[in-house]
Amino acid sequence: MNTFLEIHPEVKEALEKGKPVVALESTIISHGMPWPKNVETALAVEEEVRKAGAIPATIAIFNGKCYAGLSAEQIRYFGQAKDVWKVSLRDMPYVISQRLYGATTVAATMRIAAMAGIRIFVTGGIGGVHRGAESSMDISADLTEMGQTSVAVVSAGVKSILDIGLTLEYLETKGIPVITYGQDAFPSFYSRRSGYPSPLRLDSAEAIAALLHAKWKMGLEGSVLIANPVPAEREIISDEMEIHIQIALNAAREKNISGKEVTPFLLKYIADHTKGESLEANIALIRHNARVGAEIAVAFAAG
Ligand code: PSU
Ligand code: MN
Repeated sequence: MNTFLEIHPEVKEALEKGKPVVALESTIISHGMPWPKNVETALAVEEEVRKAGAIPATIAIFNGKCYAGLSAEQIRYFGQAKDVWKVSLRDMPYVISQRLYGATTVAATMRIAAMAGIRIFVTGGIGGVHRGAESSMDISADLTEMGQTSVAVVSAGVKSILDIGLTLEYLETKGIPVITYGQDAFPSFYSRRSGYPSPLRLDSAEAIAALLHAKWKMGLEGSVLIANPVPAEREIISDEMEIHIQIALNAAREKNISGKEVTPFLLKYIADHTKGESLEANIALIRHNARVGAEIAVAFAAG
């Protein structure tokens, strides 16, 4: 394992001492946000984790090796380099054996976090069941990975570029508890609501940590999705987003975008066409997720 995995010394020490550690993904840096906001946000997110008392471990593949914990220089590299792969689970052996550079999706980040021994992972939004999946079969490997790997994922819910109802059904099929933090409605990334109720609700980091301990101590392997609603002052109402999403989906269809390009295409299209507002919401929600995720990691490490 060690030939494929490099754990940052600070992360390693924290893990050995049982201190709280939070994993962070890198696809959002290389493929989810424009430079230089991507680098500023990645560094700010690490700072949020530290302020809440945990050690951040941003995860990526660097010259064919999985890194759990990046230096600021490495984060800057991923924010600007043009030849960075978007690496989901199926791409890992190729990118590693070819000694390439990869920004990891939720699925790949979770797997590397698990290899390193990190149990709590913070992201913006997870991949899911796409609209029209009945015929395209486009279901993110994030969901199958969540079904088998025991790393909790904190996100702002599921972005409505996806079919949120089908995504919730798929999470249920895979036995993945879905908990919304502090409210009954399941959030949809930019919006605090999605039109779907949350399957479960918990109101404190301690209660979420207790659920994680109960699940994993019973041998119930797999993830838990913790949906943390975007802060109210940064929310974009879903009707407004829906218009942009419809236009983005039409553009993807016209350009015959398929496979792993679908999600980055939709994310970029929507970001470009909503300009500042959606980017600011994105930054606010991921920082908020980092704070809540670190609080959960602190409670989890305590007991
Ligand atoms: N959804 C978002 N923001 C993101 C992603 C999804 O709202 O940045 C990224 C994550 O890295 C996620 C990946 O793991 O896209 C899912 O890609 P796919 O649908 O190709 O599995
Ligand atoms: Mn897909």
